[in-house]
Amino acid sequence: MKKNFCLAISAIIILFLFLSGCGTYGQSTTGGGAAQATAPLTDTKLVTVGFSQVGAESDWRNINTDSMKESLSAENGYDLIYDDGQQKQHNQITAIRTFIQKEVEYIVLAPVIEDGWDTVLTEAKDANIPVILVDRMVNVSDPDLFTCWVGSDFELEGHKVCEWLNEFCRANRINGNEINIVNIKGTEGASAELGRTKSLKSAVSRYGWNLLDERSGEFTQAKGREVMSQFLKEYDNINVVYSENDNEAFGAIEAIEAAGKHVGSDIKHGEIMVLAFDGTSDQAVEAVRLGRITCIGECNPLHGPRVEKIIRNLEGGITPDKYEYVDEGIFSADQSVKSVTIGDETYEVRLP
Ligand code: GYE
Repeated sequence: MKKNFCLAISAIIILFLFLSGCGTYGQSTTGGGAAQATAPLTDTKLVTVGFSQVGAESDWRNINTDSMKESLSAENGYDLIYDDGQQKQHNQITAIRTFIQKEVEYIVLAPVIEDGWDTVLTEAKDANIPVILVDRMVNVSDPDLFTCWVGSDFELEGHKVCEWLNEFCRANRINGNEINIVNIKGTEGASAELGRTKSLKSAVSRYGWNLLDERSGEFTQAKGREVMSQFLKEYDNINVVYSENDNEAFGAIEAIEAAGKHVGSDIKHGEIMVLAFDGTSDQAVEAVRLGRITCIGECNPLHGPRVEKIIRNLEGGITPDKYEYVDEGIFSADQSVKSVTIGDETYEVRLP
């Protein structure tokens, strides 16, 4: 009895000492989302990760940020330093330099554009900090400047949407040369913009569509609206809008309706068809279901668990794949195209 009592007292003392010793590990230096108090009892130490995010330009981005913060939480064993780059590369470069100074164990970078990363990634490499890229890619001279990348095949997304439009034209007896399309591009030089634009360009020459104009909407709703209202002033024959994300599409729809026109797939009778990418937010799901956006190339933002797994593997000495592409589909409520085939792969067109 006396022995059990002594054991219990010792256990309480050990537990107390352990908790007070671990307390410092949980103190995050920035607002990384969830409060990071005491390290879980099973962990000796949280893994410090600096995450440089592009910004908060779109619904996709906000869902992506939440996913990252949820996965790299204190409960999961991480001390996350989150930095919002506000769509500016120089902010992201500053954030990476701060992470290096803080001696984080991992840097996660969602790069706003592809070019211009060699110098700062060399600094991270010299500091022996692995860099995990998420979402967009970097264009660097030495692939060893980053450990691995996880994200989407943006060119494939573009091919799916363009192929869908081509099949739609066939099914509805519309000639390629009757398609008068404008492209509201994403942030110029971003992988998502480069890939989706490249696919459109090749489809335009393959199918004989008229690409009337293209301008960047910077992946935002406000800019999408501005660009579209300008296009409507300059061209009176637009019947298809290729919008490189959902938010630009929402802005384009506002501009189309403000100009007294209608969105929809009946382009033979004057409707303007809106095509987009992402399909993640409730608003986008509803827009597809109502036919206000006719077709969306899916882009998956839930990279948090993928990045967390990569870090866990690296911690365990397992080398991740250099490139990890996520699976994505295509959404439409229109019944005329059932599936699209790109190379050997067939994608069923479905509701989001
Ligand atoms: O499509 C867009 C966001 O890089 C995949 O960036 C991402 C894109 C996404 O702003 O909505």
